[in-house]
This record gives sequence, structure tokens and C-alpha cells, in this order.
Amino acid sequence: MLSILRKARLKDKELRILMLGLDNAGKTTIVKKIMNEDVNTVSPTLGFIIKTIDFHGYKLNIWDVGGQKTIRSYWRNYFEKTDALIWVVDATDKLRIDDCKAELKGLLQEERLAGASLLVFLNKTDVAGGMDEQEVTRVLELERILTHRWVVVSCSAMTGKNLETGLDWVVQDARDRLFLY
Ligand code: G3D
Repeated sequence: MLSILRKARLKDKELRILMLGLDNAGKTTIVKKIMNEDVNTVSPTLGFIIKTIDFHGYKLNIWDVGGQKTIRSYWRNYFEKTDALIWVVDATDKLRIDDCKAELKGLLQEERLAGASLLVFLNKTDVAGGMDEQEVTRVLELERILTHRWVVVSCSAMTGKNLETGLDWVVQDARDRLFLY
């Protein structure tokens, strides 16, 4: 049933995308940059922000939900009907990478996210000395993920690097699924 609904929405060219990650990873800045808004005035997201983006003929409804530890338990309120999960990782935050890994692992076990594809945005790669795609793939043990289609894209919300590449993958992956179901 869910897959039929999903297919219907895909035909309408509408995708629901959930953007999550630890606080300070750069989620809101990514959304702002995609929307061509000023990225220098970002304040921490306490609730959630929904932005609709027209992207290559698709309507992307991006849900940016706050990532502070105290509000992570509310993430589950947003899982329903998610087509893609964008997991944002701060490439410079090696200290919290274990926390990041544990939160992602928990999400991937959520039944309601079972049909969602996973884009890992490795953000802040404009800063020297951060983790690269290979390192983050290894540390987050992404290759062990067999339940979701996934990809890692290193990006920068500040410069805009690879943000389109990531969204392209999300849209392409959703299109591929039209033929799968
Ligand atoms: P969040 O929504 O995940 O909590 P924010 O994160 O978008 O609020 O960003 C947190 C901080 O990281 C912000 O700095 C923001 O400017 C910075 N940031 C986000 N993306 C990038 C990036 O790609 N490169 C760099 N260098 N910084 C980035 P402040 O100083 O406002 O806390």
C-alpha cells in the first residue's frame, strides 16, 4: 500500500525528503544555500522547517528537523512517507562521529524509513583537515548498509559545492524506483 502511494506521488513528481543529522552539521545552511538564501544568518533549528524546492521538474519538500540531543526523540514524528533521508555529517566533527554513527544506525532500523533512500551529505568540506568520503564511509560503516540504497557526497553548504549533485542522486534514485515497484 505504501509503495503504491509513493508511486502515485512520484508520478506527481513530488518527493518528501527528511534532512537529519547532529546539531551544527549544517542542515539549515544546506537548505538555505539550495534556496539561494543568505547563509550567514542561520540560527539553530529548534523545531522544524519545511522548504519546497522546484528541482529539475520535481517538487522537493525538504523537512529540516533540529538535531540537538534533547529533541532527537521527536525525529520519529517525521518519518511517515519519507522518500529519501539526507543524513548530514560535519566533516570537521571527528569528536562526535561515534554519536553520529549511532544515531544513523538507529534511524536505519526504523520500519517507517524502510523504503527511503539515503544520501549522506559530508558537509563543510571547504574546511581543511576534515574527513573525506572514504574515511566517513569506513567510520560510519556505510558498506554494511544493505537495507537502503545509499551514497556519500562531499559538499559545502558555504560554497554550494555538490549540493545539486546530491539532490540529483535523490531524484534519479526515486525515478529508478518507479520501474522497480
Ligand atoms: P544545523 O542546522 O545542522 O544545526 P547550521 O547547522 O546550518 O545551523 O550550521 C551550523 C554552523 O555550521 C553555522 O555556523 C554554519 O555557518 C556552519 N556551516 C554550515 N555549513 C557549512 C559549510 O559547508 N562550511 C563551513 N565552513 N561552515 C558551515 P555558526 O558559526 O553560525 O554556528
